[in-house]
Amino acid sequence: MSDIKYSFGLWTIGWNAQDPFGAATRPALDPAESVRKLADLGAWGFTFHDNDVFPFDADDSARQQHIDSVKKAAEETGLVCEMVTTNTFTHPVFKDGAFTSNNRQVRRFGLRKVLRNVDLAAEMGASTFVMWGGREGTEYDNSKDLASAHARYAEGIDTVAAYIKSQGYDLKVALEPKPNEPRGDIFAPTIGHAIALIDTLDNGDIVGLNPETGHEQMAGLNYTHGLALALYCGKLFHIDLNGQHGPKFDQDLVFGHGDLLSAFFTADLLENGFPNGGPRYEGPRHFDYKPSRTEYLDGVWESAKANMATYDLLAAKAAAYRADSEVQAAFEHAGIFELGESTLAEGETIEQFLASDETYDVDALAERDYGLVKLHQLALKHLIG
Ligand code: GLT
Ligand code: MN
Ligand code: MN
Ligand code: MN
Repeated sequence: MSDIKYSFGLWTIGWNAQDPFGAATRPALDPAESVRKLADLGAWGFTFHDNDVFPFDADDSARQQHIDSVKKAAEETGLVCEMVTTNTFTHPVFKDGAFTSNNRQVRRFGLRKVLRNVDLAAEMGASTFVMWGGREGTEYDNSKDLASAHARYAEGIDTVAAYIKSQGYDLKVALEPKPNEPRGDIFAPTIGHAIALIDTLDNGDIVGLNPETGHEQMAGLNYTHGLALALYCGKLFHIDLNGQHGPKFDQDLVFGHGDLLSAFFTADLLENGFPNGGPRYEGPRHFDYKPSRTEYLDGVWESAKANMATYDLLAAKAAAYRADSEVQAAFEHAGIFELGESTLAEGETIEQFLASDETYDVDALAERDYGLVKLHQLALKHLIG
């Protein structure tokens, strides 16, 4: 296997395959054992929700025992706890949201739960704190004052970020967008919406994104484009890689097991960056997938391996694609490097630009052949050839 830093959520392999239509098809896994197993498989890191490790109603001593058992496994194996997140979606108290519930007591309870888990994230040495607001949303447009809901969401996120700063923790918050499921409509449904909300925060400098492949694709959006925007805005703090076949329920397939071409270009961006340089994603390649319900325990670990193996394959193919001189010539022909040049010349004022007698042969310009199909075929050749 490559030396790429792979990481897994404990809730991924730990999912016992209970879904809205059927009972669990697998036993629950002991989180500490999962840490050991992931280390055996060659993963670099792991992540978890508070309640992946200890029950919602655990008392302080039980809570600490569960945490210590995971910590011990991490210390023994060297697996890095790189991210921690909070479950504000399972318990019925959160049925109308945690930060955006109409009920203020619920919001105060939710905020307390999240802040306590920020302390845990710091204790575990995590560098990212993910917030997926799965219950922050509505089924009916008249069920909330939608402006107040966004204000309360922003308030909650800002309070978490302010707390991190006040404690001096070396932690960044990463919001995870999702368009729907479990709510009919979830707030901050896409990467773009989340960036706009972050822009309103007082402490937005330490708040960014944890975009998930399938979540953007559920909305019919292009994941790689979303990553590019987040990178451009300096907001790509973490990633959830998985697979999805277009707009339907959240499939959480193995990375590459959904839209393979899209996965190729995701790996290409993550591993090789933009053709003209610019910001790069330096964090772990984190998988948030679900081993299919048809699988038993062997299948759980096979699917974990499949994520890393697929990513390795795509990374190798993307490297060969970029190194191919024919591809570089096609980039040149397509104008990909030319797009890196600013449209106005350096120092050129709008007045100078408007006053210039530059003429454009629009018919000739319209006849330009960009060679994009040929370029894409070259990508396909590298992917499946
Ligand atoms: C939940 C969700 C995932 C999020 C997790 C983080 S929880 O499983 O479906 O996409 O990443 O809270
Ligand atoms: Mn998902
Ligand atoms: Mn999910
Ligand atoms: Mn996710």
